[in-house]
Order: sequence, then C-alpha cells, then structure tokens
Amino acid sequence: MRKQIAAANWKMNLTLQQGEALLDGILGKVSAPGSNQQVIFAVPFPYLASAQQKIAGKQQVFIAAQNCYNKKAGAYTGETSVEMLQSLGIQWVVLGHSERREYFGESDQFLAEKVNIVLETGLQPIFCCGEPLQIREQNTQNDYVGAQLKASLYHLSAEQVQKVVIAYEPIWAIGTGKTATSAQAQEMHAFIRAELAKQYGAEVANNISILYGGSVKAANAQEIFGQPDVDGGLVGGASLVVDEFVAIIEALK
Ligand code: G2H
Repeated sequence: MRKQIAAANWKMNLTLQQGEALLDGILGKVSAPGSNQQVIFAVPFPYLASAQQKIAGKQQVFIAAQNCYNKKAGAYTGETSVEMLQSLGIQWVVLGHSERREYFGESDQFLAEKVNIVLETGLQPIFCCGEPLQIREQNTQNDYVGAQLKASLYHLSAEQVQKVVIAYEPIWAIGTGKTATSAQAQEMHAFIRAELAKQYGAEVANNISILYGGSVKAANAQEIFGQPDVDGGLVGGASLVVDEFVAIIEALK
C-alpha cells in the first residue's frame, strides 16, 4: 500500500540555528506518524548532517536533499553526489523541482540521469512535475505533465518506478498563495496514476505515492489530502512554521 507523505521543502531559507529550532519545534509537537505515513524534511545541503542526527531513532521520519548531481564522483566543483548523501544516512532526494528546471535549466534528460543515479545508489527520488500558467490556460496540462513523466521516468523498470514518489506542483500555484482546488489536484493526480497504470499496470500505479505541492497550508491540507489520488504534499512556505507544518502532518490520511 502506498504511503501518505508530508514533505517539507525548506528551499534556500533559514540559518542553521533557525533550522534546528524549527526541526526541534516540529518533532517536539507532532504525534508519531502512523505506519502508513512518512514525514520528510528536505533541508539545505549544509544542514543535512545535523538534521539527520536530530531524527535519529524516529520512526517514519526522514531527511532529504533538495538536489544532487548526475555523476558518481569526480572533478565537478561545487556539486554533491548521491554517494555523499548516502554516507550521511540520507535516503531521499528531491529532483526536478520547477525552480531547478527554470533557474538552473535542468532538462528532462538531465533529470532522468539523476533519477537513475539516485535509484542505483539505493536512495529514493521525490520527482517533481507540473505545468506553467500558460499551459493551464490552454488546457494542455495533461499532455505537458505526461511528457515530463515519460521523458524522465518511463525508462525505469516496474520495480524501480515503485521507489519513486511523484510530486505534482502546478507552477502557477507555487509560493503564490494560489492553490489548485482539491478537484484540480485530484483530476491531475488521477491522470498521472492512469498514465502510470498504462505504462506499468494498475498494481504498480497504486503503489506510487503522488504528492501535491503549491501553497499547501494548514487551512487547505485536509481537503487536498482527502482526495483519493492525493497521497500528501510537498510543502514550501508553510513548512517553515512549526504549527503550520504540524497541522499539515496531522492532516495526512
Ligand atoms: C512548491 C512548494 C514546495 P510552496 O514549490 O515545493 O512551495 O508551498 O511555498 O508553494
């Protein structure tokens, strides 16, 4: 059965001290996630080691990197390999966030290579997809997201693809305060699951968690997460506030 997941994406925010206080605040308040739930904190690279220590021994709580490089090791100044992440005990990596695609020119092919190296090393990707506003206005979002999935994931085997968590993040809803309605989220999530089922069969598709991202907050989490094909959220702004993120975790099914 697929997991219900609340994933925090801190992006490029907080000092180490602020991040530690946030993590302590959330972990001190939240009740232990159920066996079918997971909580993941995608923190900036310099905080991975200390965050990983803070969650030691906590069941169903994980730390993620927000990115990695597509090569194993070598002369790539400033980059971070998956093996380095693994050596810290990190098990998850966010890949293909729209901010990486837009500001750093990450292509579908580059992301396919990152997905491969993450899985080959034994970590799991949270693979982000989602359409910009003009695509939504033309009502071609299914084609757009379908193409993103095909280009970066469909070379995987059925066994591999079940280790991927997909995060659907409509770009027009990211950090804008504009959330997709729960019906819009469900519609796209159902489409993604149907596409996965076409490619890999219904059983595999049903095992894959699909998170919604884009201005999720305490006030809308329960309604969005309550949709049958929404398996939790990837949360930016609201994950930086203790009470907001605790309420979001508690809104998981
Ligand atoms: C989408 C989301 C987290 P926010 O980028 O990945 O951010 O919740 O601030 O819209």
